[in-house]
Amino acid sequence: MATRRKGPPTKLSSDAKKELSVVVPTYNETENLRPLCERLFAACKAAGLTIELVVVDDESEGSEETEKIAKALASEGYAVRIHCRKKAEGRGLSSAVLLGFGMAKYATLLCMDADLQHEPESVPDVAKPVLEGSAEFAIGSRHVEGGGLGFEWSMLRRVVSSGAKMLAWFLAPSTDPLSGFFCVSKEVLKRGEGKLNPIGFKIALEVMVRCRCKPIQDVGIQFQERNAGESKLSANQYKLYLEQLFSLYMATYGPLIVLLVILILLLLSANPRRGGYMALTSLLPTPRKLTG
Ligand SMILES: Nc1nc2c(ncn2[C@@H]2O[C@H](COP(=O)(O)OP(=O)(O)OP(=O)(O)O)[C@@H](O)[C@H]2O)c(=O)[nH]1
Ligand SMILES: [Mg+2]
Repeated sequence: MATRRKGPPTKLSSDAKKELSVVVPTYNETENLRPLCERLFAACKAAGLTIELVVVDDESEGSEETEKIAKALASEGYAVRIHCRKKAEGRGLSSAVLLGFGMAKYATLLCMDADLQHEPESVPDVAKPVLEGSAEFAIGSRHVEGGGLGFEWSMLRRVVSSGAKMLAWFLAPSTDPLSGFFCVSKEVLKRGEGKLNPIGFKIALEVMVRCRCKPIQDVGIQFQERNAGESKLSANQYKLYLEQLFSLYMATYGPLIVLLVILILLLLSANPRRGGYMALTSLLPTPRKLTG
């Protein structure tokens, strides 16, 4: 069993906001919802936070059961709401998160996974910089002090994760920009209205870039093994990630990228002795010989 966050509850400064909407996307997470809710409310109570849990579930074989569990939790006194989205209304992790943000009643929003890979005990830590106003965006990171992996990840998964992280290098100043554990205020999120493109799994990166969040604060978290159920990460998610990266780079550096390409072409063509002219002309279509 993985180790949990240790230490005393997070202390918030007296002028920090103390209310938080926690949004959790779910897809077949029946076994995880109850433990997530119980641990989340206990941890936030210990930190003096008033929270609500907003679950956005996409239609799956587990949806009926998930709804029953959420309603049972609400009847036990937990501030839990669930929106069960039908396939026709749309689907996907990122759009579910944005839908949940839209349903939230408090001014500060936090997003986390349902599978307990993100420890509910770390929620007050991740929310703290935004609640206290010292950052516009806070993100759970495995790569800063206090952060790490609570289990053995396969070499392939480590390599893919590092590669994916490096590709986002020039977009956001975070050590773990693909993390799904983050906090932002409604006010900052509003800057992205009409611009956020909810494709794929990487909604934190999308928000950081399109809402021009500054400063961004990394908060050490232990990333744990999935508690129960199965991962929904598929090869298609990597393809969507590349599409998302392209769009974000164009939005951030668009004119600069075009200028750079023109500059390189000009440099190549201006220096024919080094083969630049040849290189340039070889890119052009060969003229066809006229016959007849
Ligand atoms: N609403 C909704 N939630 C989703 C969808 N896909 C995944 N999720 C949820 O998003 C969270 C993260 O999904 P995971 O499958 O754990 O993906 P991951 O954590 O990036 O990958 P692993 O490390 O392999 O677990 C979980 O709470 C899922 O239930 C979806 O299409 N719709
Ligand atoms: Mg997961």
